[in-house]
This record gives sequence, C-alpha cells and structure tokens, in this order.
Amino acid sequence: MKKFLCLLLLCTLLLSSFPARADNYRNWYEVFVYSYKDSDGDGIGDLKGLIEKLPYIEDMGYNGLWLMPVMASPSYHKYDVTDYCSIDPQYGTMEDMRALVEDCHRRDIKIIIDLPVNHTSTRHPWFLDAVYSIQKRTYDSPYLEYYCFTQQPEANHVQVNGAKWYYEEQFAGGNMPDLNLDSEKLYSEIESILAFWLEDVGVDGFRLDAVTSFYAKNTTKNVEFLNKLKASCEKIKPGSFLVGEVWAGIGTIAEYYQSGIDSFFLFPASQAEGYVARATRGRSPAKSYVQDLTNLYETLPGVLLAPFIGNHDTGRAVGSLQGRSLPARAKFGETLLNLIGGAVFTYYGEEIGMVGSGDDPNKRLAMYWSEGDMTQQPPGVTQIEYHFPCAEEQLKDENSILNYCRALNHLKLKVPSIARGKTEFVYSDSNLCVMKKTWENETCYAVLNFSSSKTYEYTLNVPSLTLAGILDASEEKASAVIGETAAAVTLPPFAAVFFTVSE
Ligand SMILES: [Ca+2]
Ligand SMILES: [Ca+2]
Repeated sequence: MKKFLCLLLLCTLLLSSFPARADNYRNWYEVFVYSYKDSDGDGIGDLKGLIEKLPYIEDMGYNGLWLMPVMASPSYHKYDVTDYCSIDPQYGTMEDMRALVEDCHRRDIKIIIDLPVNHTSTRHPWFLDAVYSIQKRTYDSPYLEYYCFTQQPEANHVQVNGAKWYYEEQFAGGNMPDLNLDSEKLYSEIESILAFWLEDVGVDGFRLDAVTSFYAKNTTKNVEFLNKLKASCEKIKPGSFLVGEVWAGIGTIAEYYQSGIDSFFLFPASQAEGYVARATRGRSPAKSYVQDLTNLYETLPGVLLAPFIGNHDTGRAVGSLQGRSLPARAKFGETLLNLIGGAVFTYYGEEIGMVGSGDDPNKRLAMYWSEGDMTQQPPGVTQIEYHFPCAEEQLKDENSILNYCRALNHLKLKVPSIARGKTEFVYSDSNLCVMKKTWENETCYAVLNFSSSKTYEYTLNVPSLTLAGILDASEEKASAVIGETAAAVTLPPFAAVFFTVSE
C-alpha cells in the first residue's frame, strides 16, 4: 500500500510536467530498414532505399516514421547495439541518415528511431572492456559499473567466461547484457546519445525498447527512469516524441503513463485477441468494440494512445484479423484501429496485407514492391508467402487493401478529430455503431457496420451534416442521402461512412 501511495504521489508530481502535443497524433509507419528497400544491389535494405520510397510513404498518407534500430550491431535485427552514435554499415552512413531526416522534414513527416537502452551487445566496447578487466582480475575498467555484474547470481544471469562473476541478461541467450541504469556515469552517456540524435542528427524522438525490463519487476523504478529520460529529451529538444514498449494490459500501461512520456503502445488493441480483431468477428462484434473502448477511455483518460494491430514481434495484422480469405475484414479492421484515436502505428507491409507469423524473421519479410523488385529476406526465415498482390499492382486496383489504407489515412489528415477527438458512442447494437468525435471546433460522426454479411439502413438524426468520406471494405458500395436534419445511410457489410457537422 505504501509503495502504491509513493507511486501515486510521484505520478501526481510528474503528470502535469509534460503537456501532450496535438502534433504527434499522426499516421505512424514502422519500418524495418533491413527488409524495406535495397538501393545498392547487396540485397539488404538500406537508408538510401528508404529515401527512394519516401514519395510512396507520403502519398500513402503516413506522416510519421518509426525506424527499428539503425545503429551498429552484429545482428540482423540490430536490437543489440555496439555503437549508439553510428549507423550500421549495412544500412549506409550517417550522411544517408541526415539526408533521410531532412527529406522527411521537407515532407512534414516526423521521424523517430528505436533506442534500445535496456541492454547492449556483448560486443559493445563497454562490455568487452569490463569483462576483460574481470578476466584479468584487475577490475579496473571504468565500464564495470555500466552493467549489472555480481558474484551472487540470481535468475537471468550469465557467467563471465573464466571467472566466478555473472552479469544480468533479461533477454536470455540474446548476447544482450543489461545495462545498469543506476549508474550516473552511464546516464550521462545516455544523455549525450539523446542529444546526438535529437540535436545533431535532428530526429524527432525515440521508440523506447523493453521498458519493463529496465528494472525487472519494478514499475516504480521504471516509471522514475522514464521520467528522467523524458526530462532529458525535453531539455534537449522540447516537444520530442517518446513512445514506450510496455507489453501488458491497460492497468499496467496506465501506471507507466504516469512517467510523463508521451505514449505507450496499446498492446491490448493488438493481435488476434485484441480489441480490433475481436470486433471483426463473433456474434456481437460492435458490442465488443464499444465495451472495450469504453473501458479503455475510462482507464486511460486524456492520454495519447498508440494503437496498432501488429508489429515486428507479433503475427501480422491480416492473420490476426482473419482477413486472408476475406480482405474486407482486414480493411475494416484498419478503420476500427484508427477510430481508437491517438498516434496510430502501422507496420510496413500491413498496407498490402503481407502475412507472417511464428519465428521472428517470418514477421519481418521483405516488402513486396513489385514482381522482381524484392529486397532479400532476413536470415532464419522459414516461411515466405505473399498472399495479396505487390504494392505496384495494388496501387492500380481501387479495391485493394493498399488503396483502402490510403483513403483512410487521407481521410484522417482531412478530418483531424478522428485521431484527436473525444469519443462518444451515440448508438450501438450487435452489428452497428455510431461514434461521435469532437476536437476543437470539429465534430465528426462515423457510422459503422460490423456485420460480414448483412446490409443495414441507419438514420443519423443530426442537422447540418456533410459527407466526409465513405470507406467500402466489401465490393458493395455504401451510400448516404443527406437532408437538413438527418442523413439516411445504407451500409453494406464492413462499411464505414463519415460525416462532419457544418458550422
Ligand atoms: Ca543495400
Ligand atoms: Ca534491465
């Protein structure tokens, strides 16, 4: 109880320190550079390749970019860093990175990068130096305190070769020793790393990896450390965006929001059992969506949510939504995801319905640009399958998943209350739901049919409506007849019709 009160007090102190910024309510796009676009013929995706694809990203209506780690690392995934102020040579140079940032900013695309500070690579010079001083029994490395070395090992500890010393490693077998985040000397290194990327390179923020492992099983200390990181970033570059990975339920995520960092990925909305997938199947799909979101908004009032369906660690969205045989379901799921509001994240390839599950590399397949234009697959892939056509083909097909996602993104850019608005459910039954979103002077209504087979008529009794957009997930077309005091809407399966209220 005392611990809880301390946390509550800390939270109250922290909460008001960093104002939420409307600018981060963007259409964020997560890119695994390795698999995205190779520019130099070595088969591995790189920053120059990503720059080549910025016009595509911009045209799709994505205006935020999260890059999985780009720093030097011995692994293909690069979550084990050997130099925090570098670009992995596989991806290019720091000049390429600066060019990417500049090009993004010219297009009003914000760019954040993955920052894995829970651990480094075992090949990081800090770790090598520390271990060497243990092995030669001088114990004089200045980097000993950067890691969690001990002679009394507990769980998640690995023995140093040739010595009765152990180091903490929360991600067992990954060659990723945990950093000692209590070290002030290490923290000043971290501050320099933050400053390097935010000030010198000019990125707009960070995705914080493995937040719950900073201090294993210690939310209070994790929240404190996040607050410290946020304060450092605010000092270096006010308004920089931080989004954290807390793979947990909303109760735990709520505790982490008390740190004052901008956002946390909304895991409860993701994957096959998340809010979105549940709302595309079952007997009362609309009811399940309304219940989940009502509970969500009550538990996390007024925060910047970061919903997603899939990412590099999960099965891809099409699988979660059972949209392989019914792409309408996958499309409608994207609308339900975006209607949650906040900083919505889409994993590269979801916009063309790429599939992949099981071993990690299967979830990180090469982006399918066109026949014959393919970056090589990451090592360890056991299943290579592309269920829907390539991006080039989908761009030409107005009914493709790609063009659905594109229309949805652009609708959101046109109607900012969809991402930013306060949500009310003005009507719902088993299959229908009407959401009202209000933000500043804008009011928007979304009329949704969750049924996979039935068409419904619905009358929205609101005066002065303007049609903002129609998203047809199925082959049938939705329609709306607008009168002075109401709109009559025809909704085929998985249809979504959007209105705004005229001044
Ligand atoms: Ca390359
Ligand atoms: Ca840790």
